[in-house]
Amino acid sequence: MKNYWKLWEYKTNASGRQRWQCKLDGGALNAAQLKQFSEDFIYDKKANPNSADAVYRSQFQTAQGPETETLRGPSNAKNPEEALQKAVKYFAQLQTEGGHWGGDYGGPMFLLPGLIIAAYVTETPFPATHADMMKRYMLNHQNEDGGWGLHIEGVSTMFGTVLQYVALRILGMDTKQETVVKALIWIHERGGATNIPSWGKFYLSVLGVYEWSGNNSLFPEMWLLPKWLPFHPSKYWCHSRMVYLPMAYCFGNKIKAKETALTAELKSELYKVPYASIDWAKARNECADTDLYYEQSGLLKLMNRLLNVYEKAPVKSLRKRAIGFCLRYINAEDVQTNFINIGPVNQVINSICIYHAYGKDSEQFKNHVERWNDYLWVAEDGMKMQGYNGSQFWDTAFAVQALAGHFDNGAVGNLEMKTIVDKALAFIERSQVCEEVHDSEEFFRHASVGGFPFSNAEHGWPITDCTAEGLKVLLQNGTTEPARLQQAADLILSFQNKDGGWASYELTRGPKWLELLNPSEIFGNIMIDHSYTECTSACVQSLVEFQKHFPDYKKTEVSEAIERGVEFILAQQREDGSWYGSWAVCFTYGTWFGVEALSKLRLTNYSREETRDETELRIQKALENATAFLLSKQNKDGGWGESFESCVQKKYVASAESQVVNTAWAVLALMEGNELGAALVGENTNKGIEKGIQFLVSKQLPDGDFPQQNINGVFNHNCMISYTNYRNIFPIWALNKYLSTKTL
Ligand code: LAN
Repeated sequence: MKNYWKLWEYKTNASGRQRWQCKLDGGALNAAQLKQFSEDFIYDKKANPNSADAVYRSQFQTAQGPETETLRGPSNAKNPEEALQKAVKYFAQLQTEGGHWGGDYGGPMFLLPGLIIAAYVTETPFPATHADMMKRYMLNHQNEDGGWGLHIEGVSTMFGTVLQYVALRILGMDTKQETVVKALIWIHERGGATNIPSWGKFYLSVLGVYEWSGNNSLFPEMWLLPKWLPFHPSKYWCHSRMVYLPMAYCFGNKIKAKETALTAELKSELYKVPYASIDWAKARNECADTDLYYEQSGLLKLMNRLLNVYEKAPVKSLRKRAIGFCLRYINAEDVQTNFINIGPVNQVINSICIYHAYGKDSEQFKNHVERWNDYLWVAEDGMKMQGYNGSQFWDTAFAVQALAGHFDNGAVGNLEMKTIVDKALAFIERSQVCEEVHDSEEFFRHASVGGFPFSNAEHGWPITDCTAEGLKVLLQNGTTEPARLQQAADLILSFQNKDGGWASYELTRGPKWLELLNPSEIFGNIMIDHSYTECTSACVQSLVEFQKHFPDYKKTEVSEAIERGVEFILAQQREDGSWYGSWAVCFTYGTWFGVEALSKLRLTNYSREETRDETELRIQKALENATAFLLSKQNKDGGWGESFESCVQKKYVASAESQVVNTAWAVLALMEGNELGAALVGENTNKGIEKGIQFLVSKQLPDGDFPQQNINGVFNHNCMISYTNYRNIFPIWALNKYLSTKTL
């Protein structure tokens, strides 16, 4: 642990709110100390761009004093039993008082610059210590070619590079510094900043260094269209809906920062030709090859052309009404989420809108600024902006399942294992949404009561699979009031799509062809909420479990929901026996979910008598194929390893080295598949499992931790996101399951 890490203090509370406070704010260090403070966060990304959350973890490990040394133990575990003991003891130390596990949820590189731009536009600078750590983070993640990627492992893109460049300039770096020079060369060699994708054009416009006429229309009037139209924005995936909403407000008001010396300089630095001579109409559709993931469709181009014509003389009264609606909607989202907002992108853009509408001294704006901190995280690579206000609930729900059963009576430090699990369960219970949000109907919200969020209750947007994981955990532990479990089950039922699957936050509301209107260039599948294997699997598993506890509750409805869900999962399986994972890397994750749902199914619950045999056979076959797929991808060292390119390219791409997390998912899936029936318990499967477990044991560090390897999470196929606790949770889960099946 470096000395100055201690200046950052992780703060949390019972609701799981997380913030980092610098003990220095208000105090002072001399110049030499300040330099050291900053240098203690120099991080070499060459070996691995994924930091290991060492700052957070060091606070928890030291908090336990001398105890820690004995827990760490001097050497590696000799067998799976020992490995599991060590792994659990290590991980249990990282739990917060409130019962959740905190962890670094960084990864995307476009979030922090967005916040820095918003702080500049709203004239709300960060304290010097924050600014210094943010700068450090961006410098740490610069690629060797001078650019930055869409995420920490990605190759350089125009989006990443221009945004970090601008953010570093805002934070005070000048154009003579080597880093800045290299970045600017990168940008100029690829045609200059007009080639930035549309979201980048938006941020630059708000900053006042790119013309609003260089954007395709963000058409606020779309909110006034009749609601029954298939392309009414209420039918978009909630994340797109909530991002394009404040974007439309900014566009309608042509918001931009005050002109300053810096913005004038940026205008002359970022482009290859003088600013005044840029062809803005042409620039609207320019996008660097490095960035292009989803090309504009013919339909989108046509729509843009029409809307850009309208934009020459928008109807004033309509525009006013549309902007008014956007603002009311933003206010409602602020109240519904306690100003956290659904995600990091709309939080920041809403801040700009609220500043524009109500001013810097307004309560609303201050509330927004307060929440900026909830998205920031300090690790050994500096201060980053996270993809959410944390993954508290999600990690904790998985952690409880990983720890299940095996450890009821063990002790960790001064705590009994039972106390640790009980604290986690209490956090999970506290996270359930108990009230509907205000104005839910006017602002297109699905019901919330009974649901569970990804981060915490204050955030409050329920998610299908988070609700399912919450329900599973509370059912297994058996102390929650039945009414609350039934509410969760009801909500899950209400989330099921016509195709039998479950999407992420809501029902699929629009037709598939709406994806043709995806204007982002950098993300896939953002327009509507699609049914996903993982979400469907979690929901099916939870309903199966629910039905065991409440066999008579909405019996037919629950059975049919399970049945349709299973059909959806079967239909998603690929020829080679795998499932694509949409929310983590990648086929090992998807396949684990596919297999879990199919094998959790107790056939007595499932399927009408007359089709039971046939369905049973199909499930059996699907599990066999999945097993064969997984075994075919096992590496010589016993592990599995996938690169994030699997998600991007939608085909299995192996990583250079086996990964503990992929290995744990694969082993879990193999064990799960094995449980179903003798037909599957082949020699090879058992050997595969043994070797996978040995791999996990061999990779464990002496203190019980596992190495932080590649990035694990993903969204919209193309952007990766870190789940730091996965390196502990999933090996624990796999070892635990392995040992408990062995002792049966
Ligand atoms: C998340 C995080 C959680 C994740 C799971 C619950 C793991 C998943 O099973 C369902 C999808 C969900 C809820 C999910 C969706 C996309 C999110 C919200 C994120 C990956 C966190 C950040 C990301 C969000 C879209 C980032 C902002 C970018 C935009 C394109 C708006």
